[in-house]
Parts: sequence; structure tokens; C-alpha cells
Amino acid sequence: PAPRTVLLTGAAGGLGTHMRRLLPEHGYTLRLFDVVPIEDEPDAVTADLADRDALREAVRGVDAIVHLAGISLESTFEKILKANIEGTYNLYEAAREAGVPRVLFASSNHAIGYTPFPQGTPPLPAGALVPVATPRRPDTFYGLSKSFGEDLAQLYWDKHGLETVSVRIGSCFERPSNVRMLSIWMSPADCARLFDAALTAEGVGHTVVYGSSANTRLWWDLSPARALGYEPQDDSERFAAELLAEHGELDPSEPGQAYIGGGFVTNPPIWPR
Ligand code: NAI
Ligand code: 15L
Repeated sequence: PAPRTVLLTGAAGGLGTHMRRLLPEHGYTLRLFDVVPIEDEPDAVTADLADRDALREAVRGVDAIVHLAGISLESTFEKILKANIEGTYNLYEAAREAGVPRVLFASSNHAIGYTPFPQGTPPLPAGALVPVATPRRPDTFYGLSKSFGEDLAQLYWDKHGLETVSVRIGSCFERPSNVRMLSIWMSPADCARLFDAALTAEGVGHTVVYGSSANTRLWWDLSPARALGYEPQDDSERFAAELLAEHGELDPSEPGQAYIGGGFVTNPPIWPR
């Protein structure tokens, strides 16, 4: 049967807020989890991913988990270790113990951030697009934690039969805010479509997909996501003229503009210790 009750971690965040609104429209009942309290949601679990008892309680009886919680930008190694690496491990352990059959893991383009973006006039032919099987090249400790999460997901599938779809999300915001994002943008509505496909497709084992809209300037192969049943409806091209007039085309001779990870490669905003 299709999963209906879903634990949404990171529910207070930017993407979590979109998914709180959009996933119920796809028929899901959500249980919310975040270290930050959520206004007008008295039933939300307010707890840290470090709190294993709270996680055990939160996963009880759910059909699937959408795991968005964690640090979502570059930070110190110690903070990434705690929230993203240990936190994701704690979540998987709770899921395994409770027999939750499937997790959707919010991976990131920054797991392959040091991959040069493919050159050419858009739309690029299928053969020029970056495949899911490209070697991982994290651009930050943050990207490294997403690479770890993908490997953890593979281990829990191989060893415990716990399924995961790891979605290497591009940039999921209301609109793209720079030229790079024209290639990797995912509208929140397409994100909900992709998450729905990832939660309902049969026999996913551990599947890694890129997460974006059907952008004219796409850099990566969306066919693994489409194979899950994802049918993107949006294209960032409607924002292209305005963004290109303001910023110009990307200049691949600039290190901060040459890679899929964009500015994460050269200028990570390291938080103070
Ligand atoms: P966000 O930073 O707005 O939200 C993350 C949420 O996780 C926050 O509400 C925060 O309180 C919570 N959180 C952080 N540490 C926690 C902990 N130890 N215990 C419990 N909760 C904790 O980030 P956003 O943009 O909503 O991203 C959600 C997820 O998707 C993140 O895992 C991020 O890495 C991933 N992602 C997002 C992309 C995007 O374009 N928005 C792109 C690629 C990946
Ligand atoms: C991410 O992984 C971040 O969580 C998000 O805030 C954006 O920076 C996005 O990648 C991006 O690459 O634009």
C-alpha cells in the first residue's frame, strides 16, 4: 500500500515549510519534527536529531520518513558531524528498529559540487548531462555529509532492507536567484511531485536521483527521477532573461562559477566556532 503517514524532519525549515503545505495535497498525513518549534503546530515534535529517545518515539507507526533536518549550508566540521552525520545515523537506527520501510534522504548537489558543469548551448543533449553515477566530489564538509548520507542509505538497504531514495536536490526555492540556479532549480511544487514519486515507486532499494525541475538549462540527468514516476511541470527558463540581464552568463574561467556547486567551491560561509 502507498505510504500515507510520513515523518517530516526539518519541518520548520525552508523546504520543510513548503512540504508541510504541499505534501498533504498529495494525500499524506504528516508528523513534524524539528529542533525549532513550529508555530500553530502543537503536535510537532520539538527535538534534536541527537535525542535518540525522541527519534524512537517520532518514527513509531509511520510509513516513511522524509529526512530534511540538518545543517543546510557549510559549517564547521564539528557541527556537521553532530547534526548531519551522527544525526542521520540516529534517524536510520530509529527507523531500522521500528521497521520503517522507506526514507527519502535530502542529499544535495554539493555531494558532487566539484564536478565541472557541462558546457554547450542549452538544452544539452542527453549524452552531455551529468549522470547519477558520476564520482562524488563533495565541495564542502556539508557536501561530504550528504555523500556520507548516501552511503549510509546504501548500507541500510544492503544490510537491513531499509529502502531509501536519495534526492540530490539542486536549489529548491520559490524562484532561482542567480544564473547557476537556472540549471539546478526545483520549484517547490515539483519537489512535492518528486517526493511523492519517491515515496510511492515500488522496489527502489537505494536509488539516487537528481532533484530539479525540467529546466531548459539542465546540467544533469533527470531520467532516474522520471523512472520513479516523477513528471516535472516547471522550467526555470521564465526567469532566465531577467537573471542573465543582471548577472551575465557564467564564466567557467572563474573557479566559483565553473562547478556544479557554484560558490560553495571557493567561498564557503564558514560559521564561527
Ligand atoms: P533549512 O536550514 O531551512 O532547514 C533545515 C531544518 O533542519 C531547520 O528547520 C533546522 O532547525 C533543522 N535542524 C537542523 N539541525 C537539526 C538537528 N540537529 N535536529 C533537528 N532539526 C535540525 O534548510 P532547507 O533549505 O529547508 O533544506 C532542507 C534539507 O534539504 C537539508 O537537509 C538540506 O541540506 C537539503 N537541501 C536543500 C536544498 C534547497 O535548495 N533548499 C538543496 C539541497 C539540499
Ligand atoms: C544546498 O544544498 C543548500 O541547502 C541550499 O541552501 C542551496 O544553497 C543549494 O544547495 C544550492 O546549491 O543552491
